[in-house]
Amino acid sequence: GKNQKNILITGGAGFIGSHVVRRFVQSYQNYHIYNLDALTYAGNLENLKDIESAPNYTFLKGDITDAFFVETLFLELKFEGVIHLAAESHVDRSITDPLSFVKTNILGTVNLLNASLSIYKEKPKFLFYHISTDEVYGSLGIDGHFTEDTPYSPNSPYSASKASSDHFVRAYGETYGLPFVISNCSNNYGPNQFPEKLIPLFINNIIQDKPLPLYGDGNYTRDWLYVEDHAMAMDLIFHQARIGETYNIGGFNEWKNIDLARLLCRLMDKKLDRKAGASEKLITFVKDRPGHDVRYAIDAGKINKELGWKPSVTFQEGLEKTIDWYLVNHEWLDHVTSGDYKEYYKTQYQS
Ligand code: NAD
Ligand code: TDX
Repeated sequence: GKNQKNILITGGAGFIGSHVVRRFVQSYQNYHIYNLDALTYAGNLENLKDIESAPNYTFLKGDITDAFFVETLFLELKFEGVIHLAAESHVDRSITDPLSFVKTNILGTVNLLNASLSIYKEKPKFLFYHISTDEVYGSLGIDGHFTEDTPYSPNSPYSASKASSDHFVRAYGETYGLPFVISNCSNNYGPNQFPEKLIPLFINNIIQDKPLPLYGDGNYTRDWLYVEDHAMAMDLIFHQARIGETYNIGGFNEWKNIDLARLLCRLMDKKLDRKAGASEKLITFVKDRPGHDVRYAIDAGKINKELGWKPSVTFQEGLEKTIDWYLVNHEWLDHVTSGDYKEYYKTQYQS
């Protein structure tokens, strides 16, 4: 419509992006949401079935590594804001194919920044909101938390590519005056997550009575946040954050992988009416991930103080919602685990 602002969300057919697109389409009738996604293996329009015909929503299939396409799109639609999530997102895939991470995460981001430069001066409230990860800070020992001032020290090709993209965003702010904000979030979980990531992989394997591959000794620690709480934080940041700032987002919810695996097994035994302890027998220690970061933990004090954000669901609630979603949406799981997934699984876990 005429009075609507055009907002671009990239990577909206993926896991986190789908929750953000839904939230913005449903909450902001004054926005027209354009979802730009290349539909890689990780992009899935089934994630957005319920809103696909909303009048303030348009899906655009396209690749952010295509500079001409991106530039043309920005000149045509004159976005007032960009929320950039499109990325290659899986650490293990970055170890076998780093270059596709360089292309999408670095080159793709710079293409979006260049296209933003062509239009932002016509839009007094233009904002480039870049979605990033806590992995850019590297690895913690047993103590301490990442703050917004922690020096970058990425250890995987994935986190190196995300760190680079963060630096480009900040550099475009300093050099060209592009209004931007960045957030760095801990591990997300919830509905629509591709079953290459730990939680949905283990849920799917428990359903199928297959081994649960735990890397190394399983004593690696991650901080977990329910995806809708991340989307809520992003909504606050997009509308209220101070320009040029970085915000860390985390769940105040650290778990060792082995303890998380056991918790998942207990919850799944109940949901599937299996004998207590049945799923835990599936836990299998396998070869470690190279360069495996020992521990991530986020100090989310800044977003809490400045924007009043805190997680709304407990881990137990979030996990139950997640498990229920995968059990109900077994067709979604069937679709994404057929075809290429089988090849990926073989290469990753059976060689
Ligand atoms: P995902 O892999 O589920 O989704 C990525 C989406 O980007 C897919 O829909 C894919 O089709 C699309 N895409 C990939 N390459 C593209 C390209 N060249 N052009 C256009 N679209 C392309 O990822 P996710 O887990 O939802 O992560 C989204 C963002 O959040 C990423 O930037 C990631 O770095 C960041 N992040 C993720 C987590 C997490 O725990 N998953 C945590 C913190 C930050
Ligand atoms: O099969 C597995 N076995 C295992 O032990 C897999 C897939 C993972 N793991 C371990 C590795 C990590 O310590 O579980 C932990 C979580 O692994 P992932 O789900 O692959 O996530 P992680 O590597 O921590 O990165 C995630 O969080 C930050 C997302 O994939 C990133 O996109 C995000 O930026």
